[in-house]
Amino acid sequence: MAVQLMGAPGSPYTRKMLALMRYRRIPYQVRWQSVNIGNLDDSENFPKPKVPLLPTYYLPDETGEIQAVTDSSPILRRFETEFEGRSVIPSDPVLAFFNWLLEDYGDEWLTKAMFHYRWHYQADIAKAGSILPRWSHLTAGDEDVAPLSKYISERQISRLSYVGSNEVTKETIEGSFKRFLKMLNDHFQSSPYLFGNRPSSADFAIYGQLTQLAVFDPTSSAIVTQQFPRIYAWTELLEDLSGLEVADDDSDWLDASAGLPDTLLALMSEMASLYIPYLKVNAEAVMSGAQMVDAEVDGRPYQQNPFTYQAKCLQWIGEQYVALSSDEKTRLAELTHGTGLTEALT
Ligand SMILES: N[C@@H](CCC(=O)N[C@@H](CS)C(=O)NCC(=O)O)C(=O)O
Repeated sequence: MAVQLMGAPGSPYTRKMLALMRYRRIPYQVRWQSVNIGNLDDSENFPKPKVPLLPTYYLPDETGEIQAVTDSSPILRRFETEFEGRSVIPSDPVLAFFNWLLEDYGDEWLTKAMFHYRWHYQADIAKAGSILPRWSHLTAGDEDVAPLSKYISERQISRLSYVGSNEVTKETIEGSFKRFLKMLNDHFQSSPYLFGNRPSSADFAIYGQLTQLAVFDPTSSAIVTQQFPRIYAWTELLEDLSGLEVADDDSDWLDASAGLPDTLLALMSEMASLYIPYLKVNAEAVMSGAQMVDAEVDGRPYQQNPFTYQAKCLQWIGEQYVALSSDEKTRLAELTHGTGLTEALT
């Protein structure tokens, strides 16, 4: 039976999962979200998730009863055990850890750039305001769409504070986005995916955000298209890798026995100097019950509302690291020597 889900073209996590399922050749049926104001899910026939997020999957629990579930990363890992072949988790546990980190970065940090560009700049607000409601109300007349555009734009702009886009953080978010594009662009000059000749879950996470940043939103898409056309091209290719043949053994994964490519090391430095420190200051604010994260990130002042979910992200990264054997931790430290990653993790 096909996997059932609900999503939207403008949702980076929906796009992440659709591309993942196409690559993995998992049959699916996606229902595009059709919203009533203030209610994410219009459907009477489907169970409701605890937290309404896109994509919402409808999957059987242990008793076989269909439950609405969200959160792409654990769902993607559930599919690893339920569907055979074409795994997106590198078989080398150390690479699998790097993959976890980069997937998390895509989902949790790159999405700040996505949300920021979309709801900060006039041209982007105008495009999103015009198209987003039409995705869920295709046949509605222009006069009916206008109040929806206003409602969606106002709601999303008011949420900028949750992702941490504001005048204080603008430089950090935009600067780190451009730096990341440069690093990814460098990497793709020697390898089509992050970890060799087959895509990993981190590729799909980053792809999901880039479906918006590189393709949909005009301000960020101009940056990508003009300065990093390779990344634009990559994004369109990732959408459908159903025809990519990968070896049954592990030979298409990057072989890290001779070390990591410099371009991957650069990405690990970025995790060590930007992403993990950000997760730490956020987690400290969550734990101390502070009203605001008010700290330094990437050498600049950083302020946002504390984000409980991302405190858990840090905890999960820590658990993944602790779960590595001591040999693997040693190998990780040797492979990433000079990037600051081990120091950031311990
Ligand atoms: N961690 C979740 C995040 C999903 C998420 O944040 N989805 C957004 C849209 S892309 C959403 O549904 N936001 C709620 C809303 O728009 O009301 C995942 O990986 O799936």
